[in-house]
Amino acid sequence: MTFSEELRRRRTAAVARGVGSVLGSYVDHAVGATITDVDGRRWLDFASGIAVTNVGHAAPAVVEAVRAQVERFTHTCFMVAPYESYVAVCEELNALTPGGFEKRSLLVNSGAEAVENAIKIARHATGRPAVVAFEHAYHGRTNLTMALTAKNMPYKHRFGPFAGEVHRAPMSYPLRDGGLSGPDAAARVVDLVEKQVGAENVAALLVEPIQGEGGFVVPAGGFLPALREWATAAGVVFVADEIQTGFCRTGDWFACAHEDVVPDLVATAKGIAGGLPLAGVTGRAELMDAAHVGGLGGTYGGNPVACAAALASIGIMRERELDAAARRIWATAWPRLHAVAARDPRVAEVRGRGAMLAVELVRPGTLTPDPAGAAAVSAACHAAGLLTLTCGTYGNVLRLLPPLVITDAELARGLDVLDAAFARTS
Ligand code: PLZ
Repeated sequence: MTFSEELRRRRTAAVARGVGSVLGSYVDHAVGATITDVDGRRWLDFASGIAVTNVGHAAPAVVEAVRAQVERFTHTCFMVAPYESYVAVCEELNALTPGGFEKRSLLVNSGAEAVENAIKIARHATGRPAVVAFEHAYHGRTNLTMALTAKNMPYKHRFGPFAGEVHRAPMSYPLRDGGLSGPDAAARVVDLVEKQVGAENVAALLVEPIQGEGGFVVPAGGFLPALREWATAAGVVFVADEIQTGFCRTGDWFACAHEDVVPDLVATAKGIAGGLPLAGVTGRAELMDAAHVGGLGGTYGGNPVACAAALASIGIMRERELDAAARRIWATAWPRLHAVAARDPRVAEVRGRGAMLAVELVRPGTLTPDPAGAAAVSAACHAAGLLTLTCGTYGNVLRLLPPLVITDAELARGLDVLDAAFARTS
């Protein structure tokens, strides 16, 4: 029996069944873009721990910053005895997120917690109750963020009742909405909100600029700017969930920048700290400062080890220009994925930006989702040493999230494996 097989047995007896894993093997160590399991098998990592290790596994500067911080102190609680690195991460977030206005930030532990806090802040600042979220949205697994998340299985099923005052609006999804223009898709949202909710009741409009778990859905051009414009006019707080798209992933520091959309609040997590748990809410000072002293916080929010990792990760992104690296990954992968699409009738669309790329699979000649096809391609990749993920409301989207430090040779090898996996399963 391999060590991984033994661990699978121990896991079944010890770990709650509700937590799933993509890979059946257990990790021993990971460096750069490569994961090695306890039996010595290796995978090229096109998942990055779901868009987290943008700077690569065990980036030396992150390892060193974490080591040094652990030796100084690991926890005092910022609400009890504050420290510089928390302030420094907030300064970085205020400088890096879109918008030249005065900003403030808050640090928490997870993406879901960041979204929860963004909504708390928007409600407090506006005195309004309602939140508008989108079809295919994913925002987390806590009670409020389950309510904000669109998909029932596996995220919500039998986990309710859910938080109230969440209203679902149609997303711009060019492949599946008949190619509605961005402004027309936004008009559809505005009409629904004004008729069914009332703009004056809406605290926040919450949107992933490119949807993550929902299928790497890139809205039509003009959708986000039109919603931004409406939110401004209606006094609605525009909240961008940049948790999966942030920190150079899409070829810019934040995905909103592609259309020069400036959110009022931005939720960040994942890529911010190179694998340590950290998340943030950043935005207009007058909104962020609305809540009373003591109204925001948490025991571990902005933990000093996570903050040290974040400062090191941001330093790497800046020095190595990982936004440009993500655009280079796109330039290499895009024609390769289109070559697969030209050959394989299951491919309905290749989409994404930077190093956030996806292939949506359907039954040939239709728009009927083909989740079995996506699962088969992904499994073939795993068997050949490439770690890929699927996503999408229908589970029919293969997604690529390589570390942004991946080498040209590694990227080429991964794309070869992917190409062969499509060929083998068609
Ligand atoms: N918002 C846009 O992508 C996390 C979750 C995977 P947490 N996505 C991966 C799973 O099945 O749990 C995510 C996201 C967007 C919010 C979140 C939530 O971030 O750090 O997982 O809470």
